[in-house]
Amino acid sequence: MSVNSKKTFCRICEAQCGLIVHEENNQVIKIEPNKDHVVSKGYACIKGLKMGAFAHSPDRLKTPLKKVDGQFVEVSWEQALSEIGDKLKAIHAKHGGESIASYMGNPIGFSLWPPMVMTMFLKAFGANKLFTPGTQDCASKFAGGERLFGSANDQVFPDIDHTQLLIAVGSNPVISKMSFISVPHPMDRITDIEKRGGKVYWVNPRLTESAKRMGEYVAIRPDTDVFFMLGFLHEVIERGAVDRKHVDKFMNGYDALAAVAKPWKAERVAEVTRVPAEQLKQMVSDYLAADGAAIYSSTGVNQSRHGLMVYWLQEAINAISGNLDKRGGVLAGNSVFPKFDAPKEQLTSRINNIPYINSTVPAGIMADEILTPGPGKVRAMFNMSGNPLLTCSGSERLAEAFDDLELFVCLDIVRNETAEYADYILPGLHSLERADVPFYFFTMMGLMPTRSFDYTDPVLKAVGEARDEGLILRQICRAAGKSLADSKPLQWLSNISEAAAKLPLVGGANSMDKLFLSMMIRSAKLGGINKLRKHPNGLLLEPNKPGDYLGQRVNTPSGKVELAPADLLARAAEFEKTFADEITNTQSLKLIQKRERFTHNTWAHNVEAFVKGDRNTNYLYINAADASERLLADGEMAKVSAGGRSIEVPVKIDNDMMVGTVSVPHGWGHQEAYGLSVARKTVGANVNIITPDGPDSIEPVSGMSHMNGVLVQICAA
Ligand SMILES: Nc1nc2c(c(=O)[nH]1)N[C@H]1C(S)=C(S)[C@@H](COP(=O)(O)OP(=O)(O)OC[C@H]3O[C@@H](n4cnc5c(=O)[nH]c(N)nc54)[C@H](O)[C@@H]3O)O[C@H]1N2
Ligand SMILES: Nc1nc2c(c(=O)[nH]1)N[C@H]1C(S)=C(S)[C@@H](COP(=O)(O)OP(=O)(O)OC[C@H]3O[C@@H](n4cnc5c(=O)[nH]c(N)nc54)[C@H](O)[C@@H]3O)O[C@H]1N2
Ligand code: SF4
Ligand SMILES: [Mo]
Repeated sequence: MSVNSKKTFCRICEAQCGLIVHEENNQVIKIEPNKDHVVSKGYACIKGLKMGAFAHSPDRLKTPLKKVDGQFVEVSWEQALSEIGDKLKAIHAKHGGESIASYMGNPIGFSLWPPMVMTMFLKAFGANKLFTPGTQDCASKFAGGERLFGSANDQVFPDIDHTQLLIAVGSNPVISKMSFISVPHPMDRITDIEKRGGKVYWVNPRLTESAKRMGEYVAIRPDTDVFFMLGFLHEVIERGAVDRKHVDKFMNGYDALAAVAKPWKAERVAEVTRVPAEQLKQMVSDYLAADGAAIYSSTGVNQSRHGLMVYWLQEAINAISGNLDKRGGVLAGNSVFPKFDAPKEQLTSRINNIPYINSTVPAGIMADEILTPGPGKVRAMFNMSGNPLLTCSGSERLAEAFDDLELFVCLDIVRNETAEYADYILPGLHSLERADVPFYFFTMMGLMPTRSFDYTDPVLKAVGEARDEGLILRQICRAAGKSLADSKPLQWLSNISEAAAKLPLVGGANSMDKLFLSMMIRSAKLGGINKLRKHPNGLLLEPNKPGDYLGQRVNTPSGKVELAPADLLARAAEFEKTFADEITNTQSLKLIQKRERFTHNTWAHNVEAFVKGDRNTNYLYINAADASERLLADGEMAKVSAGGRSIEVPVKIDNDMMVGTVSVPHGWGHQEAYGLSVARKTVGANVNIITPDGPDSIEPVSGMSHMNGVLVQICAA
């Protein structure tokens, strides 16, 4: 066998870097960054380059597993599918579609086809309950997009290559790359802002790896960004920097917005944000002086109690200062695929009538949806590429909930912690085994400063009996006697394509994915798969055009940007109370999240190289002053408690943490992961045992879980 070198792109994070995979005999020999890729130009991080370790993990599932008397045993696909189909059919007949739910995790969200099948699968049963990590990372932006710009998929991003001023709030590109803007190697492009005479501010409770590298650091008390934005907005308005003619032409609600900002002088908000008034005013001066400026916030803010409110104020500032739709300001994404209309019907959960967000149920009420008796109680759950037991807040109640299910099926590449609660675990594909196009933030939302498109064939053959998740869901649907998306023609197409795929000429195990990808590519007027195969380094698309959004593509019924959405105005009435609460808790410790170079949510901890030495646990990161007040020394075990629950982790003294702020990275606590040979030997603790869950814990309207700025108590363990 000779070595084959295949070009593909990484589907671990939003950067989607171009890679070259050298493979022999279906084994990855080496992965290199593709220096000819039109966007990533030779950049890739350690996780993308080590992807072979995930694909070839000895823990990969190779056959379906069924739990029998508390033990998992291998079963055939025929048996697994027919038993799951029968069970599902019975649950559906007895309890209806509302008793069937799914959690669709992060990794497979970077592929286009299986998530689409998941929606068709749920629709087959008249089921609406889809949970995703969206309410752990970005639903505040979806809710904001709906209100300001007319749709969750209408989002803006900084014009990073032309901006003269970037204010990055709650973002750490050195480690995480970025979100809602696809930029491989973002720090090169951010450093260029300074090189062309511009400026960068990092607003963060932690002196991050990014802030250490360049720009000016602005320390902010966690979960007070909403007051920072109010102070900023107040200053912009007070300085008369708003062009009313421009605003009135393209926006509604300016006066109501200005009234919200009125009480929030820089000196006042500083009492809770701890950003000195002078520093805030200087930022406003720099922002207003720049020819093209952008305020951008990300997951650190989204996960606080006020993510949606921050988003609102921030985009209102960008809009009224003339930076929306301007070169160097923030640009509105232009999708690659034709935009589809989001369903107009606003669904609500049976739990407190909590609204769905972007067609998903907030994950913070997943345990409630499963445990609360009555019509609509979830009885069957399909977890595809997710590890909610570790990644959603309130892990202990979730464990109880998963135990309560009548049918729990996990589709994963390994047997993770959540899968321990499953009745069946079905082996899915690693992304290198899947044909793909870029994921929906590119294709449906156009969140790309450099507009481009890629197609990849599978680079590896599926291991063992692993199957494409789309195919698995289609087969379960058939086994339960239902039609995909409740459409007989679609199910017929699915059956035909499955049968045809077995013919030697057609080849491959699943031709419907190709058919579908091909249709999508054609809808974007990019030819077909064969045409894209001629562009293995990616295809550059027509660049973004500042000035093509306002008055032209705004999706609200008025055609204008809505600066004062009614439900956000109503919530703004609570700012005084929130401010008073903040004043009372200024002495308390607040917990924030932290991502690290060698981690990726839960699943990178099963790679030996990533958890070597002292990387085999998470830590409590705490400032020396806060530690000594609690008589904690480096390396000692600390007890971290919130809401009556606690975890124990070793202390790491870290003066990059702002006083009053501590961090415990998530994704740990693998001790009972019997299917993960490496992760199981790690010793960290699951921080989501102590993050709050349930209907009162999530942000109203956006449904975001509260994972940042959680008040905690800390003592020696
Ligand atoms: N406290 C706290 N909690 C958090 C966060 C935080 O900052 N703080 N961050 C949140 C964020 S941003 C996110 S996105 C979520 C992530 O939450 P999840 O999506 O629930 O968790 P992941 O660890 O990403 O793992 C998902 C699983 O997908 C599997 N997998 C990988 N590739 C494939 C594939 O191609 N097919 C299939 N079938 N399975 C695959 C992996 O083996 C792994 O078991 O966690 C959230 N939780
Ligand atoms: N290495 C690595 N990279 C990843 C991931 C990973 O697990 N590991 N996960 C990926 C995923 S799923 C996502 S969603 C993205 C997220 O990536 P980003 O959206 O870039 O967000 P984070 O890296 O989570 O950065 C959050 C920052 O916010 C800060 N922060 C915390 N609380 C607050 C607050 O209240 N106010 C302010 N202003 N800042 C705050 C934190 O200190 C941190 O520096 O990263 C992706 N990239
Ligand atoms: S930055 Fe993201 S997309 Fe690029 S190689 Fe790393 S994990 Fe993959
Ligand atoms: Mo995420």
